[in-house]
Amino acid sequence: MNRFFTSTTVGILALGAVFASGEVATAVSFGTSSDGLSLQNLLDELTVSGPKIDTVNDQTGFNLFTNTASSGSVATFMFEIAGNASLNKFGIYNPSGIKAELFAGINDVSDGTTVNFLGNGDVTVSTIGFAPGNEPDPIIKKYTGFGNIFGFYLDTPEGTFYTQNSLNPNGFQQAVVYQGNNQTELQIAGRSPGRFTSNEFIIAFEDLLRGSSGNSDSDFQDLVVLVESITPKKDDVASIPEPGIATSLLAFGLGSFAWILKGQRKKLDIER
Ligand SMILES: [Ca+2]
Ligand SMILES: [Ca+2]
Ligand SMILES: [Ca+2]
Repeated sequence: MNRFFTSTTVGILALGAVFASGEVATAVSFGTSSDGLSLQNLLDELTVSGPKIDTVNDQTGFNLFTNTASSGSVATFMFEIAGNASLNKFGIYNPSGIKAELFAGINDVSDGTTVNFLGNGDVTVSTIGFAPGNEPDPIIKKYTGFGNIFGFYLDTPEGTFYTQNSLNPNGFQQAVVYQGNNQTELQIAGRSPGRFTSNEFIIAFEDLLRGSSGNSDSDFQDLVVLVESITPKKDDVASIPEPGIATSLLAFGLGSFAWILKGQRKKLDIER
């Protein structure tokens, strides 16, 4: 009995690991913006030429990233349309949960941050404010042992939300991510226009917890940043079994899960 229970548990844990790594999933559904401005409208306004970004169909599901060969990246603040704009903070976090802040509440459109990923694992972050909007003094910070695997977070008065859904309350998706298509030309207010290239990503956060009725408008334009010189990294690959093993464990997990479901079906409440 014990042995069976243990293997079943392992199977289900493996199943959980596989599901947690596959957050590409389905596109998020936008709500009606309480600001009357959809993310689609806002990105369209910044599009100078080329195909428009499709905020529904172009969602990527990427949630963890690493640096490219330059080992430095630049984040440019696109816009923030939220009641908590002056309180929300945006940054990168590593798999250990260490956060490196890129933009504070005082930062806004056009402000820029350069992140350097050093060979010893340290990271430096330098943020400069530019017009329009606020132009706060430059801030330079160093984060020891941060490493070069990271996701993006938004600190809000409701708590911290992450690009990895599994870290959010109830696993709700709080960010959408778009990858450059090498065609669309964008111009952020106060900045030169340029091509949205494939090593560039738009990270667009919803700052109110979704899923609890009436709390969030799910407009995902509450804080939006464009980050360049990064590349998607699969979720914590080290903790996921080899593909072959994963498949058999998944099959075994599913089998065991189905067996348990037989007895538990009435109690199960699968929440989305
Ligand atoms: Ca908003
Ligand atoms: Ca500014
Ligand atoms: Ca919102």
